Amino acid sequence: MHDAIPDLARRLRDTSRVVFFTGAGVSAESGIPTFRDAQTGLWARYRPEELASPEGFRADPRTVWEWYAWRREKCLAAEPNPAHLAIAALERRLPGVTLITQNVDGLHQRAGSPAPLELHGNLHRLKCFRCEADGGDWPATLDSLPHCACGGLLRPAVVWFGENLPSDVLARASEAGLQAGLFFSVGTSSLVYPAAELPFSAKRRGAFVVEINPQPTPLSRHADLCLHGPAGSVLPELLA
Ligand code: BJW
Ligand code: ZN
Repeated sequence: MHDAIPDLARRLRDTSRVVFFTGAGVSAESGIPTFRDAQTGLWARYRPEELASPEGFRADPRTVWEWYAWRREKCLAAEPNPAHLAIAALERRLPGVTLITQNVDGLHQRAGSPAPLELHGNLHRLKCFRCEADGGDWPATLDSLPHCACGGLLRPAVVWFGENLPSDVLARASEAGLQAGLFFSVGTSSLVYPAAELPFSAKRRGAFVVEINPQPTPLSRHADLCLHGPAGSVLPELLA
């Protein structure tokens, strides 16, 4: 066990507002690739501007759809790991926990987290590329790409580069961050804005900020405590 865990577990019990803020690293141990790992990350093999931008979708919607269909299959085949399960257990155990995620994979919900604030949307939902209306469920096949009643193409309901985050979700996440006495940043590279701003704002408002990540990030030197290790090993220690 990490030396700092007993103190942190005590702090967790004694703090009324706690935020868990997660990124792709929390799903890595479920076998879902992260974005920026130099070897296994999605962006090592694919170009973000072609697959995760409105310009990329406009230029080649079929390639974007097929990439998300492949990723969706990987998510459906994956299982929540001990990191997701530990967060869900802490949500049940403690009042005043808010879960904010950048992940689009739905694994927090499958682990039992009732209502994570999904800053970057959800891969399992669709919306209209033109009018943003809800697009219902995924089609059975991609033989022809699905359309909205308005005639626009449907797309996965995720947030691409250059797009605004859903304003209601971002507002609730920012508010939770500002109210937090204890803020955990778990498995995120802290590079993508405005999400990456949350732990910094929380810190400025006096939160105790804990980073859980095997690698250092731009947040590390601002955090009050860095637990270097995989989330699936570190987070369950908090339950003991
Ligand atoms: C483990 C582990 C284990 C491994 N346990 N840990 C300010 C400054 C500079 C740029 C900008 C800025 N403000 C806005 C921008 C532009 C841009 C941006 O931030 N760019 C930067 C990359 C430079 N932001 C945007 O465009 C955002 N929109 C916006 O700002 O709108 C306003 C606007 C409008 C018009 C014009 C301009 C601005 C939107 C960002 C949307 C991000 N979308 C994606 C794709 C989502 C859909 C999909 O999944 O396909 O979201 S990109 C990708 O990055 C995804 C993630 O949610 C996001 C964050 O990545 P994350 O989760 O941190 O993953 P990784 O891979 O980076 O890191 C994994 C970490 O886990 C690593 O640290 C590992 O060490 C660790 N790890 N194993 C614990 N077992
Ligand atoms: Zn539409």
